Amino acid sequence: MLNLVLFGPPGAGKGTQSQKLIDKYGLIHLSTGDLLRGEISQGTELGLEAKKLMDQGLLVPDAVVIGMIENKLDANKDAKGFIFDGFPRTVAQAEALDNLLESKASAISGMIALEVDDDELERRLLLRGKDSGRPDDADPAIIRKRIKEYNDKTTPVAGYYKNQDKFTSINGIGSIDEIFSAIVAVTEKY
Ligand code: B4P
Repeated sequence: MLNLVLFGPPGAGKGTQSQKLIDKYGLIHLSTGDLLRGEISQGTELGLEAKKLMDQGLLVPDAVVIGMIENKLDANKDAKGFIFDGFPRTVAQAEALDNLLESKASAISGMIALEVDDDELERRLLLRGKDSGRPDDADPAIIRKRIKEYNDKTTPVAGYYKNQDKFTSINGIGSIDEIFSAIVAVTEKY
């Protein structure tokens, strides 16, 4: 089974590259951001609680996203593998993911991290915010808050996978196809 974690700060290109990986390898896409936005658009209680945090650029509690991922893994028992996009975002989420996969006799194959500087992240997210309708992409102060959350809570997740020898970093600046080629070169090793 091929299980990839696509890692990087908000706006690094995780969602964009996930879509291309799904097309090439036939994997199931698990984006916690998309799952949360789905809950919001359905107006569920979980979605309403998540929206308050997401609109401020804050992370949603670990238990909420871990529960969503567990449900999706259970619903896709015959999958060839998964792309985890925007998850895990904390070390507690990474540990929970290892436990969930172990209980299914599987494991993470590797993490691929997209490196992009803060100015470029802000530029990309503001550009997307012009027509995405995402409140968290519209305001530079919220974008900076998301980047701070990433630096404070999410960067330690890279160390978690480095300790397992499963970490590779890639330059996330360049054309979408150039970056995809670099990701494929790493993925082929798994
Ligand atoms: P996400 O939906 O994961 O949002 P994101 O980090 O902005 O990444 P996304 O995948 O959407 O953007 P991409 O980089 O592809 O999370 C949103 C919120 O949900 C979080 O802030 C948090 O509140 C909550 N959340 C989600 N998961 C959570 C978890 N596990 N735990 C707790 N809370 C969680 O692309 C950005 C833009 O760049 C696009 O417009 C794209 O077209 C453009 N782009 C991509 N590649 C490019 C390139 N090479 N050159 C130029 N532009 C490029």
